[in-house]
Amino acid sequence: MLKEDLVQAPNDLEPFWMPFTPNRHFKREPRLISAAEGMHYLTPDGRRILDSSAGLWCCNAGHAPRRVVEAVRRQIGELDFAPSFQFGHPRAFELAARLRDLFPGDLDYAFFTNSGSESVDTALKIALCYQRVIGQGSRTRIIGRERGYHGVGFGGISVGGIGPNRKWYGPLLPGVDHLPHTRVLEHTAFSRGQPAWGAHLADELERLVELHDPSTIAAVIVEPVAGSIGVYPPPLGYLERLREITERHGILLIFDEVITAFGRLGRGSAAEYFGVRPDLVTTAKGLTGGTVPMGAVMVRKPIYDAIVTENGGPDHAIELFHGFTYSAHPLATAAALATLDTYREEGLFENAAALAPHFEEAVHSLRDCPNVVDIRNLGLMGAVELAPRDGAPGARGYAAMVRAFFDHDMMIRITGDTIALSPPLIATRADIEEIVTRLRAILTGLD
Ligand code: PXG
Repeated sequence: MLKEDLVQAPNDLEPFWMPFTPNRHFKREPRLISAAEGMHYLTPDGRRILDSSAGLWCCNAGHAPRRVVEAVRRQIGELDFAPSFQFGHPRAFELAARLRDLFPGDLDYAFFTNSGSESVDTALKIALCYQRVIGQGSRTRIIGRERGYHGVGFGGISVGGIGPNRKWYGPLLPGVDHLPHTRVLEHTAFSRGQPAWGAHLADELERLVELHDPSTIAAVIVEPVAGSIGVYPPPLGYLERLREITERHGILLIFDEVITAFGRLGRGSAAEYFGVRPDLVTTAKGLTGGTVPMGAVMVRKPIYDAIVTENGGPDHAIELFHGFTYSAHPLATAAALATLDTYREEGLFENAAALAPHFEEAVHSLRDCPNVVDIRNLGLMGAVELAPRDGAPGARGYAAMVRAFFDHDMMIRITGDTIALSPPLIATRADIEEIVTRLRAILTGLD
């Protein structure tokens, strides 16, 4: 049962400066949400909204999963806050050990943050610190990728490749370069899963290595599946080639798995799914299923050993000058442990893996809808790209989102004119059918 005691709609929307939102239009025509359960949101006026996007790609266990709600309730009464600087609480260590077991290979150490953006900046700093402690201090350059999204910190927007996220904010981090993006629709449009074309785009890294010299490059950071920009699975062989080139040149490889970790591809991580082993993995979102803000950076043992074990100094010496007040916050650790229990006990990664072929069929069945120029998918990530309206890029996608919410009781995510789908991993085949049926109606009625 969804909650009856709905929060009343506020009558002054003005003071909240909303993130990544056209504030003026929203405040004229607000899309308010006041409760959630399972696959649905509830509006203050009692409409049930089907969630096709797991909130912002994060509610992988669905909304208000019972174990998580109970664990957080218990935790707040037991231990509200404990510092992680110089002290520690047991659940933080328990969670780190659980994550060590979930991530492949020797990604054995977890550094806790509060968001994906913080995870990204943390990973970049660990990469730079590592190169320096192993005597490679000239390696300060970081390579990202065009169209990549790595959050909104200065590190993240510097290595990120989305123009509007960067252009307002000055010179950003120095010493950053970018690989070319993998969006080449004439070769890849309507690919199912990983496109067969495009592995050679990873060879552009060799060009950057030649240009800058390997002795200046600390790390490469990519999303294994580009998410936020509109779901671009890596071309077959692309990630393997990035790994081979980085390894050969002593460059660390960072996978930004803020979206892909915790079941989105039917596995614990994209590293596991693709069988490619990065040196660092950034996570957030699905770690707590979006219930309490939390992120974690998973770090390979040799990196931890170099910085902590081998470079440690006397007993009172801090090894890494980095951390957040809320690193490993007790509420977040309780939420994460209960979320991981939920994934395991309800078999949600397995459900996502089993559902993925049906999801692929379902999203590709939209190919004949008006204005559709590409459809992409992997795991439970999908995108339906629409042609832009003449002279008004983004307007058609925005209209689709508004229409979905008001006329079809469905939440969809958009990026420009691309509709991104990432249903909670609790979805059934019937839920996927329903999402696609509604999307077809939305697209059919859209000018
Ligand atoms: N890296 C990746 C790969 C992300 O997708 C971040 C870092 C930053 O995470 P935080 O927690 O700081 O927001 C993200 C976040 C969307 C959308 O609709 C995507 C994100 C966030 C909000 C909306 O595409 N990705």
